[in-house]
Amino acid sequence: TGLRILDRTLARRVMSAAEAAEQIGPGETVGFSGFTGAGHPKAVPAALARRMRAAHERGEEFRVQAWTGASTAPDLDGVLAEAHGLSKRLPYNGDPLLRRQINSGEVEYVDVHLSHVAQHSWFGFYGGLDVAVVEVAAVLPNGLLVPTSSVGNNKTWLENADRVILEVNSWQPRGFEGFHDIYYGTRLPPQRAPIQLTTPMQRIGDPYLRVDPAKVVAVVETDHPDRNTPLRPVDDDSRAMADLLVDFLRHEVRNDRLHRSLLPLQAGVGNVANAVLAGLQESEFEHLTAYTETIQDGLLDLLDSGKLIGVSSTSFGLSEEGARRFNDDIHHYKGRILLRPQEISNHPEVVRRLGLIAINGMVEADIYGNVNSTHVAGSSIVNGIGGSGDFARNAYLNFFVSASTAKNGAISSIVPFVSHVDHTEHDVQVVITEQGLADLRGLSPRARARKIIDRCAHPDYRDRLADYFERAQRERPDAMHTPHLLGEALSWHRSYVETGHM
Ligand code: 0RQ
Repeated sequence: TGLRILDRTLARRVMSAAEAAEQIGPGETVGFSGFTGAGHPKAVPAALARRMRAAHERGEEFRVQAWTGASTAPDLDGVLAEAHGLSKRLPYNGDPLLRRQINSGEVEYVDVHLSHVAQHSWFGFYGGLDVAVVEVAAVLPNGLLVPTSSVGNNKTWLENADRVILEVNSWQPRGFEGFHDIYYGTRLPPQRAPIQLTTPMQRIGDPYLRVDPAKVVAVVETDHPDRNTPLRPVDDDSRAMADLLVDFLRHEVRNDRLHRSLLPLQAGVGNVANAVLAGLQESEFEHLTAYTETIQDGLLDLLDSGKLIGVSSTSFGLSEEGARRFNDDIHHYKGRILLRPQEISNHPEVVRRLGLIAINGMVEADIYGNVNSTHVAGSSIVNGIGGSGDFARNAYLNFFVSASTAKNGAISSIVPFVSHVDHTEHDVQVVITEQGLADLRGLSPRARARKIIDRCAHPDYRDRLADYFERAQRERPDAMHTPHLLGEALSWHRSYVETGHM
């Protein structure tokens, strides 16, 4: 307590996780910290799950609505799902058990653009927030809070919740102080003013989170690591897509549409994004910046090599090795990493002004360039839209990347018509598979179709796509803008559901 909880009032509220969990009741709405497995509370959710199971054994209902920053970890979403303790969840989930409960209809899921969550909470669109459970690295003598490895929606949860539970995690480096930029200038319309952020590493806020001490009902001490997901080694497909993307950036520099230091990069999570970052490591580009929502190992590598001069984000998403590298040498990164609330890291106004290069994964794209990032065969959710919509629509340049097939070739990632739309044909600029790259900028729908089929489709599916496109053009000569065979457009997905193969 001495080292991390320096405020006398809050030090008196220290209690066990079990006692703190007594402060959360059935049917309540809880705003948890946490984004991509970083900075989530580590102890209170498990204690809450035990309370829920005990209630269920007595035959009583005990479920809560859970709001977060983005995905969390087994010790938050995992334990609450195991206890059948969630009635509703927003805005992004990566937990496998919770995903099954969402897809089986047990849990309601609201999949929202990550930049929208804080303002929607302020607008009152989701109803009230009963409790905030937020991880911090320290409580300063004046009650200010040092955030940890993610900021997410913490500012908003601390402001809007009736009661607050703090977890002070001594696994998180005390040296996190000074890594955060918490913007307190947001207002509700019509009082809104421009966000005066014009370069990625600019500070526009405070290093600390604020909380009204009168609302803090519990402070819990923990010493527990973040999720720290292992990284998969870069596979051949990912390397091929990364090479295509880096080559394309070169092409843009040659054509004077980009400078040699490019523009601020945003890379989604996963294998391909990491391969792209590795590809940039070997490239001639330098003095790079990133304005993104998650800091993966690849971005640390770029910082270490000096290719990247700074990263603005809202969270980390590191492997265990990456977390050790960062934690052991945290002072080395000070001033070169800034963590912001997700409403600022993903803010459309800022993304548009800075002119980002946005690189995100997808489930499938159709021949006209609509992209599905979230659903398998139209109905089962994978994770959620995350920040991909915030970034892609407002970026200077956006890329959507995926292998051309999934499930060992049983599925084509290029289809006649996407089974769910997250990014419309109006938003999508460049589609990349291991087969090739389709630059869709300025093309009409039919020109896009020719290019996507030709460049991106897997050879096993290319002829069938071309055949669909040809027949669609013959079918209705008066409907040639975006030709479709309406009875057949989703037949590939129907075939996958019925036979296991497209
Ligand atoms: O499932 O593991 O069960 O085999 O989808 O696919 O190929 O491992 O690719 O990890 O990059 O994820 C779109 C889901 C891609 C991700 C998505 C199956 C495939 C596998 C994962 P299995 P891969 P990735 C910033 C940006 C939305 C959020 C976002 C995502 C699983 O990128 O969640 O962009 N994006 N955020 O087998 C059926 C297809 C499929 C398919 C792949 N066509 N049909 N299944 N799969 N293609 C980050 C944040 O916002 C936090």
